[in-house]
Amino acid sequence: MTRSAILASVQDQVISDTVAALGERAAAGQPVASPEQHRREVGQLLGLVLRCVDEGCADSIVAPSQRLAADRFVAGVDLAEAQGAFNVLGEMLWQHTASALAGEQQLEVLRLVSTVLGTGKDTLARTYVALASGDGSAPGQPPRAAAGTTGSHAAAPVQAEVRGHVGVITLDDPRKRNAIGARLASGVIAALARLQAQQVRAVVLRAAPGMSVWSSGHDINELPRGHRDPLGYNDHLEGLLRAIRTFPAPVIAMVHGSVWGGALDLVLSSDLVTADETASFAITAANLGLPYNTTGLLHFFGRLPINLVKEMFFTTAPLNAQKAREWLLINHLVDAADLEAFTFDMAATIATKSPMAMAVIKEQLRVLTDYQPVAAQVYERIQGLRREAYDSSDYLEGLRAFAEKRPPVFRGS
Ligand code: KGA
Repeated sequence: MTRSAILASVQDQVISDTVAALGERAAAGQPVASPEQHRREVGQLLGLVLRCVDEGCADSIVAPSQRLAADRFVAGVDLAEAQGAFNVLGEMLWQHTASALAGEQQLEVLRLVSTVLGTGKDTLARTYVALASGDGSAPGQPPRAAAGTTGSHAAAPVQAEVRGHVGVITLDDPRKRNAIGARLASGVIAALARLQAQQVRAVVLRAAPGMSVWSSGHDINELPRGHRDPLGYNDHLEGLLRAIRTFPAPVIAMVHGSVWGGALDLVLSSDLVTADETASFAITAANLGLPYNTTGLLHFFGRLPINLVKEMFFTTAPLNAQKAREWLLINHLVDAADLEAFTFDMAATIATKSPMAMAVIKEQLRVLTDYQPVAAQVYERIQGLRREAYDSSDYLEGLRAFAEKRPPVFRGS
């Protein structure tokens, strides 16, 4: 069977499961459309994906995604919600087709489906940004509407502004300690797209002034409750990390306060890190029973010696600022009073250098450090091991313990 015939053969099941999963999100309190609306939209979206897979490229999804984004934007739908169906559809397609596909074919289909859905999501984000840019804000001024939102929902968790040639993205959701949920992640991605359009030459990524937590990591309430990869390709945190890593100018993470879990991946995915003595860094996947993904492990492995990566993952203990400097996890440790001036001076210096050279050097380094050939069989084995962990009762216990504000009791099964 051809790859598109295999995808078409599971069409009905994929649509039903995607609609059901979107319904579950409604139960979890996220705003959604009616099931009939979802069924219609998911059907159309899947039709587009099948067409793109048939054609072997993602072009056919671009124009419909632009129209979809324009409709949703005008209707006041949040970008994260508009992108939700793309994420869930990708996971369902994968779940239903993985066993029907052989090794190489499996990788090829995964790559194509991810590219098509990723292009659709990027198009949505770009269209939202373009529409939001028409809000009358002067270039260089903070946008009136929140980056990545329409302004019709609760206070924006992300702000963006331009100072000279330097973009500033501020994570500003103190209530959840800047937990990285879909809304915050899309806000940063939209802000990056906007700053790129304004041709900034460096970006400073920071938490709102006064926060003692830089970010508490992945929004634990938005992690899947078992039987789905918690950090799959389409996860919003993963999309955010890719947006930072492929942004064509240096991104400096300016850290005041504590950094947890996936937020440390975000810091490591930034190009440079400045911090003050309040900074600390912990990777707490093992507190949640969460099997961290291979791409993420490579991000750590690319920055720290393997024994230090292991110490951080195995103990989950926060690394204080001094130790983080000794381990070269941060570029510069400065007094809290000087952190902003120091970081913005550095960004301003970077902004005087050739943006073209900078973009190409950053991209070369990304490609070289990301390059890690793994045989299909080895990759599938790793995925199988991870699946055992996220299908286990320990993972559910980790999530439950967080919700109940108690230490987890792990049984190893
Ligand atoms: N996701 C969702 N909600 C979170 C959150 C998170 N990561 N971190 C904090 N919150 C919520 C918390 O439930 C509480 O909600 C509110 O933010 C304030 O937190 O008010 P509510 O409804 O009860 P809290 O704990 O009262 O604030 P604090 O005393 O100032 O403590 C802050 C920290 C950050 C130390 C504490 O909240 C904490 O330990 N959070 C979890 C940190 C963590 O382990 N993150 C890792 C997430 O996993 C992750 O990123 C991955 C993918 N990973 O590790 O593999």
